[in-house]
Amino acid sequence: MRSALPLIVITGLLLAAGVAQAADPVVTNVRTAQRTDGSGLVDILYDLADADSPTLAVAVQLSADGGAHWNFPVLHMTGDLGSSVAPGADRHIVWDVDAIPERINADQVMVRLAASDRGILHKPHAPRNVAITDWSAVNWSDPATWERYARAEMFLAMAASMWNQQYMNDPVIDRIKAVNPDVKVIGYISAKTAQLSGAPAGSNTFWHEWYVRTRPYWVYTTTGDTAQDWPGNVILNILDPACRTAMIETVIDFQRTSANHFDGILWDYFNYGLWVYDGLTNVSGQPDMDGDGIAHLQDADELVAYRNAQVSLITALRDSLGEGFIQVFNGQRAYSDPAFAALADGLMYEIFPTLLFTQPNMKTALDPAYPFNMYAARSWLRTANGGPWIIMSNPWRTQYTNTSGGTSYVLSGNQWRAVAMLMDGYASWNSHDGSTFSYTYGWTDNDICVGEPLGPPVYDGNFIRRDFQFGRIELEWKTGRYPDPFNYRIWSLGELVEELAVPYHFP
Ligand SMILES: [Ca+2]
Ligand SMILES: [Ca+2]
Repeated sequence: MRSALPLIVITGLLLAAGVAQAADPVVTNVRTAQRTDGSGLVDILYDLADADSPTLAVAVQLSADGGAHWNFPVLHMTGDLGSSVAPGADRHIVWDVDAIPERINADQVMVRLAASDRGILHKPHAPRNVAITDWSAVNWSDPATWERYARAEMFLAMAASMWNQQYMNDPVIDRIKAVNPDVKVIGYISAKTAQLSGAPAGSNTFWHEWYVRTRPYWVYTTTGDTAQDWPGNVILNILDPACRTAMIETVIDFQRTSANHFDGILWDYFNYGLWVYDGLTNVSGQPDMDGDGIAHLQDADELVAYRNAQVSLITALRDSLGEGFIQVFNGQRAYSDPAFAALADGLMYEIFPTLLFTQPNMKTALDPAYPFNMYAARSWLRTANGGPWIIMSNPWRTQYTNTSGGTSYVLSGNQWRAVAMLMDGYASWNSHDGSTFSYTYGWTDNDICVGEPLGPPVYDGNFIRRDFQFGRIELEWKTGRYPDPFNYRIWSLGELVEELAVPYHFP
């Protein structure tokens, strides 16, 4: 067994940005040897130093291809790894290779260690199918936050959060990318509304500027009221080219003048027509974008103009910020309109899989015979910027009575990861804090490595199976409906590493 150069989480680059000085963790002298006493145990020894941190979070990463990919499963390791390892010489991890069902040639495996003094475990995951959706007001001054958000492949952030005055000169995205240069950071932008909360001077810098610049283009209702689609969100008249210009120019100005340069934006959202929340109580009448007295959803030419305006918005942004600027779409139009989806680098499926897909919704989403299934949708998208990205997210909370009689919560991200493993999408976890539309950071309780897929999924009656370099997934349809559509099992090197069969789950 060879020892690769140890990986040390990059904190030095963060210091250059003016953060208070602190000592970085340092891993040195990594040694590995398989015992010759017949036990097959592999000893991994290393020295761990950090002048100002009493404990460190240490994760092991393995490579079976000479260091090209660090995606080999980490199973049956004990000792000095995990969230609380004290610095010192000769830290010791024991790898019980013979406990793994599949035979492993430990001589072919390289090891490296990731140490964090901010409590973040940089465990590997493969395939690379992890996203973060967080539209809350995150504290971007906390270095632990940078490391935490850097673990994903794609991060859907609230643009207004990083484009607020507080972070205008603070390169938060660069700090995240200092930990993981490959993460794509995408900013949330409204495709059709302004927030009333942005009206006062001194409110969020981006939302205030957006409010001021789009104020001439408010939509009114058939009864002359201010049109809103959500409490506090005024609908903007994107049929007016000047409105679209105001929106695009605001994005461009912040992208260029702020220290935070996004890889792209998430348009929230594009439907065939305006959707208005039916819980709105303080707005009378129906939106009327063209002001002809006919309500939006009953006005055929207004609906056509609205759809054309969406395309104009997208192409104008691309003309300004270039082909390389990623555009991800939320909303049902792109889920079911291939020509429109072809304008997108990615799709975000919000409240997955409850929108668009007919019941049984989850089974429909993965049904190759359904014209708008997720494999098909993925094939419509642009690939020039490293995509396509299909992101599945859902903040709703699912609980059930488990086999012990207690209450368990389903980690929907773990469910969506099972889907992502089949159709090469991206699963997004959520904190599931219980608030209905709160898109907040969540993470898996079980990092999984099975490597890259070896072929397409295989459908066999009630089962779908897909094989990977180091494992497989097996999905078995149950109701086919969210929130309990299927059972699944994930195997890594012949070992069952995750199973959900409500009311049973493992681990
Ligand atoms: Ca430290
Ligand atoms: Ca009208």
